[in-house]
Amino acid sequence: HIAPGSGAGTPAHGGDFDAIVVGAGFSGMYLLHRLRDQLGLSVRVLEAADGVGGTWHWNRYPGARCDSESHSYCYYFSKDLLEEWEWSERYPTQPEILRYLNHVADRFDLRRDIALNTRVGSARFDEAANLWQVTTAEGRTLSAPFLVTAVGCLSAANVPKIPGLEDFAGQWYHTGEWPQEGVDFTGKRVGQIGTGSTGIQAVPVIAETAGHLWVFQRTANYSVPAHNAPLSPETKRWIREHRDEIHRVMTSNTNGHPFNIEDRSALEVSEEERQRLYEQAWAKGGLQFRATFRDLLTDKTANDTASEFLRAKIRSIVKDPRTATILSNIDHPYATKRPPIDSGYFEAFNRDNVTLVDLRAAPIERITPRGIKTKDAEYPLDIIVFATGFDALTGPLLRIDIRGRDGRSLREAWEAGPVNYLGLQVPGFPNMFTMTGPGSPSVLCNMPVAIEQHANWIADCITRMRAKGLKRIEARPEAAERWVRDVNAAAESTLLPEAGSSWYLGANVPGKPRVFMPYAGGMAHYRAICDEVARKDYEGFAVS
Ligand code: FAD
Ligand code: N01
Repeated sequence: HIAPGSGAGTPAHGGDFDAIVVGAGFSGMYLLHRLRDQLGLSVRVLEAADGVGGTWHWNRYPGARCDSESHSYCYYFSKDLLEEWEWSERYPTQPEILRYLNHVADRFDLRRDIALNTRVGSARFDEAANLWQVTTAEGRTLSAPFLVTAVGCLSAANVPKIPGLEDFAGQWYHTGEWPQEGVDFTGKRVGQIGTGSTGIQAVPVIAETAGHLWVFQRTANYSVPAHNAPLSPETKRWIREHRDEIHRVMTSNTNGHPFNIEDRSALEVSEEERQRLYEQAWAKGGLQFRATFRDLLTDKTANDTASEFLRAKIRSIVKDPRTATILSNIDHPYATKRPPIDSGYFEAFNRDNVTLVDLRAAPIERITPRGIKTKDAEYPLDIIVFATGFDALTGPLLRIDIRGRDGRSLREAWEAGPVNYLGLQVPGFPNMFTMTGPGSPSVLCNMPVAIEQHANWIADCITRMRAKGLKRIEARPEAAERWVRDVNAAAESTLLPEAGSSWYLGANVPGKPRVFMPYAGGMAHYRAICDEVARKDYEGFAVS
């Protein structure tokens, strides 16, 4: 299925396709539709998994669902698609999102150009031929003038190298590579490492059937209740009737969510009013809590008010005072790590079959054949769940051996951290576009919004190049240097770099350069910059 496109013949440039796209999640599927159905290009999408859906194919762990509200976590490029798909809950589950993405694949007849079970191992730019030579793990090579990586920000699972794992006699799983047949926890002794968004979703669900669940916490985390519920007929109607307005809000604000950040400071209202507004936001639930005041991510004193409100909530929910202290002893300002939302996370610690293990007090020393051994004790386990996150943003790209002009590798170019222009192109790697990678708003945004913007920008760029007979586009080094400075400056104008253990900084992967990777200047601002660059004939790029 990875042979050249049927009936297309060999394109004039001598490559097998006009474009090769790596990854068939939200990004790769929409890009395929844009490039093939709207521009008429021959495109092949190469996907490692045995199905489409990306994140939602891989992350089948108990409790997996989305934190973006369903009516915003979907494509907006097709009115018909919006009309015909109805979400059932405020926050859709992983199976529902996967059904949606499979529906999209069928609806737009995408599958015939997606090669599944096809992992890309390397990609090399052949300068003389102006072609990317893309080689699969099985050793087949395909070529095209354009290469687009749609490999995801959170698709490279991070299993920490804890000594002894290979000798563990039970089963272990990473949440991002969850077995399709599921895992039966009934009556089992389960150890879960990790209390990020994933771990916080998994705990209450695993606890329902496990014999006993030990939660190994290194960094305590805030969480706001999701208050998930089925969407009522009235809400569904309201969403249908307000689609254009919802889309306008999502595409004109900082985070791409269907709500705006309130234009008031946490410090300009009285203590009483502040508490009332936080209580109201808590009762509403979800990521919108972060939007209660405009300065929660820019002013530490303002942030302290939210952080303290949330710590007090933890202490009020969790009955055992020691457990409550360990859970609320949070070392970073609220929302400087990706803020989780939950369905009964803190409440789960009131169950008799759930125990919190404080790794700050007694770190994990090793995994033994029987279980996990910390400095203080050995915990006998049948199953270990690694909710330990991802080698985010750069990981999926650097796991491919990508070589640009003169054989220079991306690993070498990014040794000290990612360098690129607009998060879209790396100097020395002509005609290669990276979707939602480092240097773009990506993970700081409701991602379908970021994905549609990137796919549209790339497709427009290719269209304009073809119309003018241009063959090559490459980011200029000085433009990339400037952009890296802008990315750093945007992060430094917020509190985001204050979370020392954040994956935004690469801190969760030992040895990874500590650089704040996503662009924190806001989605709408970023969109305007990208549009302006295109309007100025791709200023900062060398086009020939
Ligand atoms: P992915 O969905 O990650 O797809 C990338 C694809 O590329 C994968 O299928 C992968 O197999 C493939 N691939 C990677 N490397 C190779 C290779 N070398 N060869 C071939 N194929 C390769 N975002 C939100 O905005 N809101 C949310 O609520 C939200 N919830 C999330 C929950 C979880 C559990 C996780 C992990 C992420 C969540 N995200 C959320 C982020 C989510 O990743 C994006 O919203 C979105 O799904 C990304 O789509 P994508 O196509 O860019 O990448
Ligand atoms: O991963 P994480 P995640 N020993 O990196 C701990 C998206 N997402 O999968 O903080 C012990 O956030 C680590 O501890 P520490 C979302 O963007 C979205 O939860 O490094 N512990 C941390 O507690 C999210 O941010 C949704 O000290 C170790 C945890 O593992 C991103 O995906 C749902 C360890 C990892 O947390 C990643 O979330 C799920 C070790 N060696 C995910 N190594 C929704 O929107 C790591 N940890 C619903």
